[in-house]
Amino acid sequence: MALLCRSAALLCKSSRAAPLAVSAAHKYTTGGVTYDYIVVEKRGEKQNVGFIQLNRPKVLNALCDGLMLEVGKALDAFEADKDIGAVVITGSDRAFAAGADIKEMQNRTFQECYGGNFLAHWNRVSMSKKPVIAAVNGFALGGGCELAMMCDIIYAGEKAHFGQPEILLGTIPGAGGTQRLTRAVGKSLAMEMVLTGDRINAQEAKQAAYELTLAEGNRLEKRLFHSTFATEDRKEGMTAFVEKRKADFQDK
Ligand code: CO8
Repeated sequence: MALLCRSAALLCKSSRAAPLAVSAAHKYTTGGVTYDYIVVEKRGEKQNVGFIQLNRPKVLNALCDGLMLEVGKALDAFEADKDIGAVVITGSDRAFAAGADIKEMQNRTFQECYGGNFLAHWNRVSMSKKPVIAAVNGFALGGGCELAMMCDIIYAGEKAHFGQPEILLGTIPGAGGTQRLTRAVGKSLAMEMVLTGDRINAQEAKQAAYELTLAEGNRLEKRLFHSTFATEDRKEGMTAFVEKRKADFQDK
């Protein structure tokens, strides 16, 4: 597994260094399936990495329904292929994906979305039985950020920007943004991002990911609590309470 992930990571690097020259008008046929919105290939020395490149450059890889259906189809094929050990999903240098396709959503009604369970199939990526790596550069916004977070590992390039700007469109994240972002960067930063639409860069995302989880925080708190028993002020505070007098703290 580690080796597969390493070779997938190398692929991410090489695809950043030399992005594929892909044309929006071109159709890609792999394993008998033709794709309009993505490029699908087997890559790596051993051809054991499934490679999916989002390919709607004119609209910054906006995630239309057809594109997400194709990603699902490609994942189905890679899952069924015993030679494939891991899958990489990437975009271009300018955009991983600038979100769900706003033009496609603009005129949808409540009845259509609610009754038809709009975009329910987006979850497919998070259900993959093989590890999926997002190689992100440029914009990863809204559904693009959510798509990256559905992957098991995110490799972010220096130009990567993550954000959940749905609030600026009068809506909210709908593909796990409020839930996965909270786990990825912590509640405080996630709330700030979701409530303001502000973006963070790769460095800030990495930094936030290093922040403590609740369990780690609780463990650290307990050890700090124990450490107060090494101070004179802790002894004085408790003694003063027992003796019904005001504590005389000395900052020691
Ligand atoms: N949808 C459709 N088209 C888009 C999108 C998008 N999300 N983003 C960019 N485009 C198009 C633009 O309309 C433009 O097209 P055209 O040339 O025809 O006008 C082209 O891409 C280039 O974009 P810009 O000219 O705007 O490029 P800039 O470099 O000036 O700006 C930005 C880049 C900042 C990324 C800007 O395009 C932007 O703000 N885009 C929208 C980002 C956004 O709001 N994303 C969230 C969308 S909502 C969402 O993702 C909800 C997900 C819910 C999933 C639910 C599953 C159940």
